[in-house]
Amino acid sequence: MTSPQLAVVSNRLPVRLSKNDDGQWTLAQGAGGLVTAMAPVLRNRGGSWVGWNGLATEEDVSSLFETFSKQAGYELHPVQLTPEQEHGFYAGFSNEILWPLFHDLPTRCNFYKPDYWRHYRDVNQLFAETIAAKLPASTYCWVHDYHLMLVAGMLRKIDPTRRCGFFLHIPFPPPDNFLKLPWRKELLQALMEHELVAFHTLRDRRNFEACLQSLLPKTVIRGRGAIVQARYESRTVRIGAIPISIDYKSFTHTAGLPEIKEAAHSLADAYEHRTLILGVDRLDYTKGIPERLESLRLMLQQHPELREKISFIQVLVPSREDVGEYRHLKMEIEQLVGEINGQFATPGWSPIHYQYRNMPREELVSYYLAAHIMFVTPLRDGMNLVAKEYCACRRNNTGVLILSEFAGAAAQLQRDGAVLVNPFDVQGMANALQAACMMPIAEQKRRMQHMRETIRKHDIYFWCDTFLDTAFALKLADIPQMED
Ligand code: GDG
Repeated sequence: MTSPQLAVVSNRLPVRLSKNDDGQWTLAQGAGGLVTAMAPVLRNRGGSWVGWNGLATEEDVSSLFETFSKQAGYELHPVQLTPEQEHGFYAGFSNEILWPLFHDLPTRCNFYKPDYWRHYRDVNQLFAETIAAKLPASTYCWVHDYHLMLVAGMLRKIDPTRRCGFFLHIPFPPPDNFLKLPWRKELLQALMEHELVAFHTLRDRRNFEACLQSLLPKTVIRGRGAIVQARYESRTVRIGAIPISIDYKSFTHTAGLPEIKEAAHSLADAYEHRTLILGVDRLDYTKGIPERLESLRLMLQQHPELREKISFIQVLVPSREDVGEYRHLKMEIEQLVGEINGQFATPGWSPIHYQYRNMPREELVSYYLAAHIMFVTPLRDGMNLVAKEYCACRRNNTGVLILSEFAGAAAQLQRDGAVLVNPFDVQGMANALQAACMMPIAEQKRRMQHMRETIRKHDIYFWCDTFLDTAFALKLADIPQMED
């Protein structure tokens, strides 16, 4: 079957709008997991991207989007939100309810603002109307993530011939958590309006199936392997586990550039050739940063021989700073960093080097290259691209990845690769860290080679092709296998 035109539909467009010193609006490519994943795909095959412009303003900035579209090689279709919509839909329903619930943290959910659900519905409707007005009916809409779970159903109410697929970038919770959601049935029914619903892992897909069986018990699920088929009322929906990945070649290439290697050497010099342990995370309570710091403290207490031999660099990328909970988390992290440094510092050495900032991609790669150990310990994470990026950059196959068993990436990287840890087990993480510091080079190479091969084979293009092949294949048997 020939592929129709493709539209990516996501909460944010892959651009960041800001005002320069002269008060003029400027547009730049945005950061974050989804942009990292999708921008190269659309650039290569052409298409369009529908999303919020990131700005609650009435000002007309359409010419900037047109210019960007021409340069980017795909069309941008901005959706405009009012400040109330932005608050209720984005900060409210998406990030105070869906985000914690889907990350297995239901006690953090704010279910007490009825307006949130109304705004969530209104904004999803706005997206559906934008798609109906701007894109031809033959366009296949690839909807991304938890912000937009109602769009397909609303779009198909406007035009029942529309075809949509959905990918969830965060975990899908087990029934015990999902059933707490007051709007659980509407959301599940809306997801079944897609032709394909895909998750990062089999665990997420099985959670989804268990919720279907509990809330829509007439659903019949058939098939085996990564993709199965669910029959609900008159619809047949494919349900898949299709793990997202990175642009492996691009990261390996950047890591091989002389200026990046030089920057990595300078970092090693600056840290006096100690064993470098690296953490890179968006500021978020799901990333398990306080627990990680506590495990470092424990390791330094229990292994005094490692003091002055290691440096732990924690890069914290600013995120959702306007939310009180996130500001509080930042203070908690900074207090812990101060305490641990105060506890162990000696003249000329302190264990933690903390940086709160955005890093240009090249600089990030030089940190990946300099780090002997990558410490990735989210309490729950859809995938975690940082773990994969680190491996892609380790061209000489040295380095140890310590990875939370609750990151989606663990499903692919656990076999003879990453050192898996339970991020709630501070002692277990301290043990893993100490073992990683001592790991012989031969073992590092064996594990790293294995992980790099998995990521090389299953890169971002493989993910995209698998999703689209699954969306357009006539039979389940035509879908490529994901297992290595
Ligand atoms: C969501 C899910 C899922 C980070 N700091 C800087 C920077 N980054 C880039 C990394 C990486 C991306 O941002 C972060 O991706 P993650 O996967 O770690 O996490 P989320 O942003 O939470 O993404 C997640 C993902 O969607 C994709 O499906 O894996 O589970 O939560 O690419 O490199 N990039 C630059 N400077 C930084 O300071 N340039």
